[in-house]
Amino acid sequence: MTDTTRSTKSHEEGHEILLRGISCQFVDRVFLILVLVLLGRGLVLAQVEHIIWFDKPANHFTASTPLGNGRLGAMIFGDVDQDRIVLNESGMWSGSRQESDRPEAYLALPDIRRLLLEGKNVEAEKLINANFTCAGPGSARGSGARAQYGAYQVLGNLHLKFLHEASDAIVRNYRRELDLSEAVARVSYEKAGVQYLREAFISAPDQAMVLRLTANKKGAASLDVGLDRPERFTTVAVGTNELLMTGRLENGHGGDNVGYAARVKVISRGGTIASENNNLRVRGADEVLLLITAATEIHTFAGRKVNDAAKVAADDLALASSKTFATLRRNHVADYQSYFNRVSLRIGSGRSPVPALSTPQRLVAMSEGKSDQGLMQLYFDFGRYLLISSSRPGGLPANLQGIWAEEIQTPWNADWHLNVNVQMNYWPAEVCNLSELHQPLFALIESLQEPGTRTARKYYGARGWVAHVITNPWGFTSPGEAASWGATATGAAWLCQHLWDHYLFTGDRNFLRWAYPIIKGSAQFYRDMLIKEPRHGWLVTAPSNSPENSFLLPDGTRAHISMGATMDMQLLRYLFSACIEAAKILGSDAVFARELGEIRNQLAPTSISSDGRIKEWLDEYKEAEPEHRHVSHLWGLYPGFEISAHGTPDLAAAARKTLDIRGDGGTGWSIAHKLALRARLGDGDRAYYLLRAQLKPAMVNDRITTTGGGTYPNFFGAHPPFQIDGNFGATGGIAEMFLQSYDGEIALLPALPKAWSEGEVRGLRARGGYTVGLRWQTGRLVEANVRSSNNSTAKIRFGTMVRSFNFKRGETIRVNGELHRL
Ligand code: FUC
Repeated sequence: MTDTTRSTKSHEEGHEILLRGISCQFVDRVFLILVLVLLGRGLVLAQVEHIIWFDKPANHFTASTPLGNGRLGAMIFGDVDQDRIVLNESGMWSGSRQESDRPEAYLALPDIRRLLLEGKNVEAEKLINANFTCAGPGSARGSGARAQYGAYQVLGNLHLKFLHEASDAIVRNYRRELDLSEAVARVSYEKAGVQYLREAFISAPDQAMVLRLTANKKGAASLDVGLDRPERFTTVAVGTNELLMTGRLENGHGGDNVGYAARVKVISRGGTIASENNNLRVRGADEVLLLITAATEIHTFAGRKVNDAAKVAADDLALASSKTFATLRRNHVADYQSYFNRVSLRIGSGRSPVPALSTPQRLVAMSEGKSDQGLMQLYFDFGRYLLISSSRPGGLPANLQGIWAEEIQTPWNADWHLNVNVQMNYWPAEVCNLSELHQPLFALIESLQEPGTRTARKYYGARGWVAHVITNPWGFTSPGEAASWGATATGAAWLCQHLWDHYLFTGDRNFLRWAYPIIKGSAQFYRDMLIKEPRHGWLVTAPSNSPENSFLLPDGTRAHISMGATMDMQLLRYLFSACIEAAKILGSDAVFARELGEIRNQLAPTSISSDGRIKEWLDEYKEAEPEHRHVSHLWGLYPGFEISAHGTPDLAAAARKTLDIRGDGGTGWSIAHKLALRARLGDGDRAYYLLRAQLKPAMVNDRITTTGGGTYPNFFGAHPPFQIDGNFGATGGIAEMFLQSYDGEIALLPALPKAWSEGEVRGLRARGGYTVGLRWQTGRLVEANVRSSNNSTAKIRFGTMVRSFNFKRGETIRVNGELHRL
């Protein structure tokens, strides 16, 4: 399937970078000692450009350091005396399956459509609110923790109370860091002359969190260990060195559902361990190892089928404790690097011009005008790190917060929103060579067919399957609880784009064979759902929203519901084309494909308004909120590609004007989308400007500093609040600045900003099964390597130059800036 091009950075190079970095006078002593120790042990991977660091403990969730293996997550706060580590497990979902379809909703559909055809949008909206939303409370307006919809919740808090000798002594040389090259977090400090080090990672191969505490003085490690969560838990000590926390989350109708367990085992070298009041007390140890495992009994479309969470967590713990720290660490680093090292990016020198500054200080310095290309490179790498840490095959897809949450009631239930958010989480997956990490999304899509078939029938009397705007592990596919946002019916179509796109990148026919019935079922639904609008005779969706946006009717009233919003039409053109193409490749369904082709040709086209913008709705309405955060009508520019700078210059110009008027503001994910859109328009400088906007500090000295977008001290994206789609969307968008592939072409450096005049990227993927490496200087391409996994012909573009190349399977073609072979 995916080709894995490893980063070829040699050990020597690593040493050199490291030493150059640490020769700087500002680097603090503890870090220097730590690095030298690691060098001595041959554990050299701590390249300075991959480190996010802090000079103080986190006093807020969005300043803490995230770790994860896709299923288990942790946030390290790193307090010297009273540390709290937030623990997460991706199956911690309250709620349960609910009957949220209105059984007779379809009876209202003819009237809703009649009103829309008569131009009575407000009346149609009223009818939807009365008869065509979900049954019951739905997501409880984003507060579903106690409802059947449920919410993704914190697993627990691991409390570590450290007893230092000379507790009043001043703390020196404090440093907390996350090393993206190894996915290891560290906290180091010095107290009363003793140097302490905490090192933590979460291993996918060993399914455990590992935390080691060391000091450079014998017997100096003493601490109390506790485990709790805000509600619904019992913690007991098991023997002298284990804690077990168990409980059940509520099902939303007066009972229990998902059972969970978390276990902590403490192993010490020297000293004593005892349990007291369901806490563990470690005294006078030379070194302490904490192993943490957890499991959830969530019986849904993905995740381990666990019937006894406590037992599974115990088995994992037994296995992890049979291995040494060195083995656990080696397994973890090898697994993580098999993903992370596929891509490498260097912009400029790749290092910080201000190495003395912590990462949050660098964010502030950049917002004050300092240029810091290294910080942007780090942010891109952090996006890849987050995907590797929150989405692994066999698990649940990354939610609105990935897997990281400290609450019982997370914002918007930390669910999967289908009108941009969950899709954006996966924008980096293919292009950043993390194709397998896309799988959890595919499992979610597959699972929505069954409930979505019922929803399709009950609301639209249609065949096939549909999902609207929100979903959860319980198969929610009904419309949302309000027409203004919940009536969008193209969530399923947008999800299916990911199936087809995976095929475009990988060429994996077995995958396509698996995905085809899902794509076909979705196409079947929309084929049945479309109606003919009388003015042009086009086929349109009805009812429809342009996600969450509203418009003004000629009499000035505000409305949300229309027919044939532009995004719907672009999505359906894409979906039908994908389905037709897939049927052809698989040699099946010729009649259905022909029919679908005829329908596709009648879909309302993307068109330009009288003032030169892409029309957002079928009619040219006045916008109620001209700077609305969603830019759904540009879906066809990115992530779709029916609009492109070279293929459809008029539409591209209209898209540019749309963006100019929409403005550069918005929430984190909105800015990320605009960044990717500008990249598709070939406007690197504007994309760069938006990346800077994305990196504006969302919080300085504990004060929230933005109302829209930005980046928290720990590099998490701000909606606000924290929402991970901004990180993922921007990472995907940055990749589009270096490489684009559609319209049968691979475009090299299509949106390189002036500020990134020199750099190198390796391992990005292009549609058609290509892996691409690029090096540029003074803003010009110097060399490109393109490797094909098939016998193929590719058109390669650089600026206005386009050349065709014939590849043999596995062949790498090297070209220079004139696209001549090297
Ligand atoms: C969509 C967006 C909101 C928010 C929510 C989780 O509905 O319009 O801004 O991101 O998802």
